[in-house]
Amino acid sequence: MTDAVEHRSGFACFVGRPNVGKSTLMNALVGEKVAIMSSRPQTTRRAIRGVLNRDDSQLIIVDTPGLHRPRTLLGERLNDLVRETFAEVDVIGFCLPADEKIGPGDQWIARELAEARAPVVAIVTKVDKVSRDKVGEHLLAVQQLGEWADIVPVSSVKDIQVNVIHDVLVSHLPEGPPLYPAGHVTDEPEDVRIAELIREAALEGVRDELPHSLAVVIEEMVEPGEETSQRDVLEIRAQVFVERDSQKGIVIGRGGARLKDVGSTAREGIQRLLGRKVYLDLHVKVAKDWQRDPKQLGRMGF
Ligand SMILES: Nc1nc2c(ncn2[C@@H]2O[C@H](COP(=O)(O)OP(=O)(O)OP(=O)(O)O)[C@@H](O)[C@H]2O)c(=O)[nH]1
Ligand SMILES: [Mg+2]
Repeated sequence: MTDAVEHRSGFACFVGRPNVGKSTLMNALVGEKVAIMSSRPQTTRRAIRGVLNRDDSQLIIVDTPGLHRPRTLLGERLNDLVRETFAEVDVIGFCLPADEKIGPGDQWIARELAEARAPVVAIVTKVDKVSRDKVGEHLLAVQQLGEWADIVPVSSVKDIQVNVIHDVLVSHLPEGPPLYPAGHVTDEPEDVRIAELIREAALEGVRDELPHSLAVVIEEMVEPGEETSQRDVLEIRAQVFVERDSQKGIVIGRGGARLKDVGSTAREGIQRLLGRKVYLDLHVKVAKDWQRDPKQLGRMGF
């Protein structure tokens, strides 16, 4: 009896430069939005776990922040978090987008990964954005970049080969029983998921260094009761932090228009997550240079 494997379980993580589609792939695999996504780099700031349950396996995916040359203390801490994560997993998925040439950032990550204990699967993301020929060329270039256990092209948005990624990652897991109860999709706390949905809404449409300067902290969640006028509506108060006064104005917008849009987009996402009505109260505050300040970073959970 050679292939009588009953059940496999273990951890995979996705690494790659910022904005290559790691979180989108994780959400496509999990089938639920567990990580926020945006067209801005450095969207993910935490190691987020998504759990994929199947009869033959339980695959736990850890989505990590994009690896990049750090410019701030936050940047350094994010890179450390990624390295700690890839030292602990059973298999690593290295994401490289099909629509961008392999560059120094990818080569730097490939060198880091050469030291990893776990097998590395090279994942060519966003194949829907380029022609078949280009995908072929890119696969060859990726092959020459390092030693990979497998190379798999994928499109999370068009659902091309997402199930193949699932199979390939599972094939690298050790045999073992499930590690999380069935039905469990993430171990992110609810308030963190809510804060992330607000940050996701605030990220779209802002430019330059502002995406990096945004942070969201949930102050309070008040159940409907005597003191609230709204029935059955959960009231959520959150602070949106920026680093400078000038950024505050941008986030709020003319006459508060932008903040209002951010609030209604975030509210929709939160209502979908919680399955109930919420009232969202956002306050924009300045926390001077928080990305470089150890004390403030601690307060924001980094
Ligand atoms: N066309 C296309 N776009 C994609 C695909 N996957 C991701 N994207 C887009 O690429 C952008 C970045 O996606 P994310 O999943 O947030 O990227 P990330 O690697 O998690 O980024 P960081 O968390 O900042 O490191 C978003 O605008 C996505 O919609 C894909 O398969 N096809
Ligand atoms: Mg991400």
